[in-house]
Amino acid sequence: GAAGTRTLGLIGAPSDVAAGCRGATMGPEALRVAGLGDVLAGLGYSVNDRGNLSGPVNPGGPRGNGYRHLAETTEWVRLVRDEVAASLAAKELPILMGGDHSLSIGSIGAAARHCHEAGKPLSVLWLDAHADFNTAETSPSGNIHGMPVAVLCGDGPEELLSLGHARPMLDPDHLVQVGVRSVDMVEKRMVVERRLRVFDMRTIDEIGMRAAMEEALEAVGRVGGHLHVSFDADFVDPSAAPGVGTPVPGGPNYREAQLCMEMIYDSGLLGSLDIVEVNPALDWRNSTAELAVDLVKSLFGERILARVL
Ligand code: 5AB
Ligand code: MN
Ligand code: MN
Ligand code: MN
Repeated sequence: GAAGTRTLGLIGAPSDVAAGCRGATMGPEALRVAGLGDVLAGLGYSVNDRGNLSGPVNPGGPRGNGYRHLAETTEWVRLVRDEVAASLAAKELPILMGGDHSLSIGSIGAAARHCHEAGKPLSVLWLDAHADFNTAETSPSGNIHGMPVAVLCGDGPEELLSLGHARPMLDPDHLVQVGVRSVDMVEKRMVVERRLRVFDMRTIDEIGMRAAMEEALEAVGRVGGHLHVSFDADFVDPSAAPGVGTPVPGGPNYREAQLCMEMIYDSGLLGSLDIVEVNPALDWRNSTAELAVDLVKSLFGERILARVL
């Protein structure tokens, strides 16, 4: 489990170069202001805030060759990969504070190499309104934050694929997506063809969050080893998480999202985490960062009542 005196490494990656709109650059500071470090320390963890990475600014360029800002995104992903690798090497549980979701190519890339070297399998739980499975050919936008799952599964530009230790960086069978409710037309075909395991919102409506998460955690538990959770703030319904660039109605409500985090904690599998796509420029009084901190609190063991023995 993640309890005890485990050290958590906070890594800020203030980049929005792969997003469709500006503002996720302010995500790491919003999470700090909402008390992320203090809350984790209050749960008994030792917290090592590694500060913010410094990478290229957003040039506000157009889509070119299928991608917007591929060179800048590549540089940010490389920086994240190396800092997450350093955090893992120091035996910390790394928490990446984004920034946009392309940065997960770096955090998961680092976790993948780490697991490969330790001889243990890696699984990924992707909590998101979107499948993030686009390529240059299928993307309606060219925004690389809609492409990280495809890159991790081996489909994407050479610049990003070559940052990994292997191809693919992640076995698509070791990925489970939860909360999906917006998939682009051609992306949809790819998700079905590649047989990604998706608990979409219809499934969650039909069987409930509890059963969906039981099945999802059973699947990643079968893989065993290290679980990486990639939390895109737009996973949660926009009524509870308004500060995101690509809100989609019909998401999990506050309690459903909390249950999801509580169940992940109970699994004892968590090995690394992303908190991405918080956009304070679109938020209301930092409510989305505060929500994210509430959720992280549950993910690291907070309970409504202490367990009665
Ligand atoms: B996020 C869209 N599918 O590719 C695209 O927030 C949105 O990391 C991607 O999940 C959203 O541009 C990316 C329309
Ligand atoms: Mn995403
Ligand atoms: Mn999303
Ligand atoms: Mn988004």
